[in-house]
Amino acid sequence: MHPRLPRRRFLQLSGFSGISIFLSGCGATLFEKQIGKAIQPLNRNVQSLLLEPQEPVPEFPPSAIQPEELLINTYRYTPNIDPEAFRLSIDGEANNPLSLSMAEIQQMPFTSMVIRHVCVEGWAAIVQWGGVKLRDLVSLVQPKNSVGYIYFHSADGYLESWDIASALHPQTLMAYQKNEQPLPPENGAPLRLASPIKLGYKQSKWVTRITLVSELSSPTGTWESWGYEWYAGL
Ligand SMILES: Nc1nc2c(c(=O)[nH]1)N[C@H]1C(S)=C(S)[C@@H](COP(=O)(O)O)O[C@H]1N2
Ligand SMILES: [Mo]
Repeated sequence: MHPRLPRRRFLQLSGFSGISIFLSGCGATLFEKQIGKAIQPLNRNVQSLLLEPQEPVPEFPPSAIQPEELLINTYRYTPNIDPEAFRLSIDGEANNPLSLSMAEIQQMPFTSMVIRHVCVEGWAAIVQWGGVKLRDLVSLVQPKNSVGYIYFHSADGYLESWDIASALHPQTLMAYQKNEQPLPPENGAPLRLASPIKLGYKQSKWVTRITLVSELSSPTGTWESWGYEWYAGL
């Protein structure tokens, strides 16, 4: 943002009109805080983010992995998903909505990363995650340039939504591997979000549906409905 742009103009440019309505009940302070954190990414549109990825955050060596520290944090139950029958749908504001099997997803380029998972409840763990970049999945469906947010629906009824810049970050993965092993059911198999740039509650397990939208609408997420912050950046 140019520092001398008047605030009203800035809000139009940044595409923040939707979120300003959404957050109006929370007061200006929270609004300013979220803008402060999100300003660079949210100024960029889908096409520009896809063409020019953001800088990756530093990773850890495999020797730093803490297999015992990753606690299971599940608000309801572990859904019973048959990986053979599983399909991931990607829909919403896209020219080519898709439904993909795990076999199809596993044919896409594989990325592995060793990052720190941070739960807002006061624990953290260094974990290896392997899977596909969310940005590759989003590219496949040909997103419209109006897309500003992504909703993640999970088989246990869990819901989360992300800003598009964080979703298209090169280390935001749909993971099917944890610590070099196939992802266990309790950790979100067959497919979960994993990312070094968001708190644990943004990292939905058992994701079955990804929906691209231009504006956020209520509810924005399971933890958000309990009063936790929406952006939840690390
Ligand atoms: N579908 C779903 N995803 C979820 C949760 C959940 O209850 N359901 N819990 C979240 C929270 S608070 C955290 S910290 C991480 C924990 O991941 P883990 O159980 O694999 O350690 O998953 C997140 N994703
Ligand atoms: Mo968490």
